[in-house]
Amino acid sequence: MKLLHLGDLHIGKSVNDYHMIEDQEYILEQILSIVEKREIDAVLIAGDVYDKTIPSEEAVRVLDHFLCRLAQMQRKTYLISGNHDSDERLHFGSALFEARGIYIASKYEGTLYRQTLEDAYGEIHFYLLPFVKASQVKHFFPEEKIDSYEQAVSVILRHAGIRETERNILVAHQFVTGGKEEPVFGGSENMTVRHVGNVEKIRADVLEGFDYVALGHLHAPQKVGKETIRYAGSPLKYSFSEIQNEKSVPVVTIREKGTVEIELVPLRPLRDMRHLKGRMEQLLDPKNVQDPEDFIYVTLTEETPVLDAMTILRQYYPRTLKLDYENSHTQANVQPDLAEEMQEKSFQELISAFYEMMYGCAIDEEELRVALEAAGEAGVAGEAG
Ligand SMILES: [Mn+2]
Repeated sequence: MKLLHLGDLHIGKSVNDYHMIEDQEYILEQILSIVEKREIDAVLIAGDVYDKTIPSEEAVRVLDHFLCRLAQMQRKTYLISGNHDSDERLHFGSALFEARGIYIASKYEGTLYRQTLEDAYGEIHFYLLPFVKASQVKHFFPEEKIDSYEQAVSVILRHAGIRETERNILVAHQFVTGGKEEPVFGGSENMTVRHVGNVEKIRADVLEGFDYVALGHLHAPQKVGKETIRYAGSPLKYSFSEIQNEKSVPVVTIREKGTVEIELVPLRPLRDMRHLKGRMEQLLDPKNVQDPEDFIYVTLTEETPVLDAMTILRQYYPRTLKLDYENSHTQANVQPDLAEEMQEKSFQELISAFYEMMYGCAIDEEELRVALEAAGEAGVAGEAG
């Protein structure tokens, strides 16, 4: 049996106010053609289907089209909710969709959702675990100790009646860590994901018994501890910190119990996301301007700011979304502990330090006089000093 693993679609997402919907439609079409060409039997979607709990109309239209196409192609779809999804809204129609091979688990209600398929090697069980917090699981098992997400997930699995001698697949949306290895963040996960506490972390050992675990939550593709427990990663770069992050989809071939093969099939976006660094004239030299439709982050190296830089850049790269500078001023820029500095220093000391930080040299007498005068008028500093 061949599975295709997806996660963190975030349909409807914008990056720096730019709507990604066209790029998302494009990548989902590409995924459909991979499903067709590689003769995939089932598609696993490991949560964060939508970007928002109330998705936009166009986001709903895009998911609707994707699921309909999979049903038309007679492939099974297993879908769970992530922390970005609304349990109730994603649940809509799920009982009807089952008749067409689309299985959705968006709410944990005391039993782990299971659906079974059959192939030449026998039965294969798909367990769908929607995103759960310890507090959501606790009241189903009053006799168990559940204070962490790890305890919650192990209790759920222990009560799921999993037959370890058969083939079992788990789809989940949680923060799973693999012992010594540090997780790799894509950068577009929200802050609560990246600053996760120990209560939310689940050791990969807990998921040991499965033949394959299809995870969602982290946006950089990666295995966790072992090859068969992995994050597919988001199908597109959703943040400038993901520029180096090559996106792919795992295609998982499962034969008899214990035989699992994984191939990462690369995804080619409609528009890539790139970082350009240099002087304006170098960047805009016709021989350097390539793929102007891409999403661009520009770092200019001029010592003084270029007037209307964004407007100029957008004439060449209309999707320039971010601009900053790297020069002697920014390199000398050390981040002081402002609160502490403010308390201990006079206005004169503060403005002198600020000037030095911005321009890399000491403020002169005349400039200091003007600054103090302005501060006095603004009521920021009563007396000079
Ligand atoms: Mn996500």
